[in-house]
Parts: sequence; C-alpha cells; structure tokens
Amino acid sequence: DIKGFAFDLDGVLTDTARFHAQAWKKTAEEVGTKWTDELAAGLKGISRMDSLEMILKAGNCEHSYTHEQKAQLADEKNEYYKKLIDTLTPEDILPGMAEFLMEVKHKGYKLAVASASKNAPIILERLGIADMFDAVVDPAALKSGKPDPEIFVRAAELMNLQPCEVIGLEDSIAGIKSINGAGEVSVGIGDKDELYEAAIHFASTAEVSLSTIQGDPYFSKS
Ligand code: G16
Ligand code: MG
Repeated sequence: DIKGFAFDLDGVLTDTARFHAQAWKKTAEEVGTKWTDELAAGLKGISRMDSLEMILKAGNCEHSYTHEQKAQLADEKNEYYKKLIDTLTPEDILPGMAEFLMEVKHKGYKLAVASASKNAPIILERLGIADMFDAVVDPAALKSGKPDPEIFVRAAELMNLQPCEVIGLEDSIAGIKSINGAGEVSVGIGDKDELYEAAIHFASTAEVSLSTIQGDPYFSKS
C-alpha cells in the first residue's frame, strides 16, 4: 500500500528554475559559454557542481579552470541565487500543490522532500510549508545525485517506509529515473514525451490530483 509521497522541489513545489537560470547565465557569460534554452533545460535536477561542469563543457572550457576556481564560480553563483530566492513567498508555490500537500497530509500520508538543492530547507521556509514534511533529504550526505536512485531511497528510509510504499513526484527525466530505480511509483509532471518513463503523468502541477493517482493501476498494484 502507498503510505508516503516524496516531492522534488524545483519544478514540482515551486519554480526556482528561473532563478537558477538567471544565476547560471551570469556564470556562463563570465566563462564565455553561450547561454541557450537547451542548456538551461539540461540543468534541471542536476547538482550544483555537475551543472557548472555542463556549462564549462558547453563552452569547451572545462579544462581551463582549477578545482579551486570551479569551487569559486559555484560559490558566486550560489550567493547570487540565494539573493534571488530570498524574494520567495507562499504565493510562489506552484498551482495546485499547496492544496495537494494539505490533502495528502490530512489523509495521513507521510511526506518527504527529495531535492538536489542544498538550499531546499530555506526555500521550504520561504514558501511557508517546511512544517508539513516528515523529512527533507540532505543532498550533501549523498554519494550520487539524480538519476541515481539514492536520493529517493533515502527519502523512503527517512519516512520509515519501503520504497514500494512511496510515490515520487518529479519534473525532470533524471528525477523520474531516480524514482524508478528506487522501486517507487513515479509521477511525472510536465512534457509527456520527455517524461515517458513516468508511471503516472500530469501535464502540469495544477492537474495533479490524489483521486487520479489513487485510480491509477500503478497505485492499486503497489
Ligand atoms: C535543483 C535544481 C537544479 C539545481 C539543484 C542544486 O533540483 O533543479 O537546477 O542545480 O537543485 O541546487 P543548489 O545549487 O541549490 O544546491 P531539484 O532536485 O529540487 O529539482
Ligand atoms: Mg525538479
């Protein structure tokens, strides 16, 4: 039986991708990488250092920076990003998700956040929903990021549940692979062709509904 939900943060509970993009764009300009929509999309769900590597590779300059310089670039991006997320309020919860959180909480499901973001705790505070979760995975304590299953396995552990008792919600391909690899039921939110590996699919957060999820064969099978 399903007993808990593990939520991705960026793209599922709030749209911080625009802030990540705004901050990484500055980094890209600094290192001479052309900023494109494809590059921005590829950074979804990817950890900070891996994102930086992708930006450097896109400009063929991944070998031009020392370890220390890369750490510095990532720090600068994060300082700018933190200023941007300071502006978040409960209004910035994505459509339908405050209601969905309240419904599953009220029905007694356990809730966890499985975000690659080290800034997740502060973002949840700003959104006013930090108290709703039984657990927030600390991405700094993980060996591998999404698409590795580790983060969603950890989310189940922190809720004291078996992976088969957990539904994971994600907007990124890397995240869906992570949920599936963990042996949980994956809910993909966004482009259906892109997220074809998701067990259950919604076009947007506004469409996410507990009754639709509960009516899905994947829900009753688990
Ligand atoms: C998010 C974003 C990624 C970001 C990553 C790390 O993941 O989608 O773009 O690079 O977190 O964030 P930070 O630099 O704040 O540690 P998620 O898993 O919430 O979609
Ligand atoms: Mg995401």
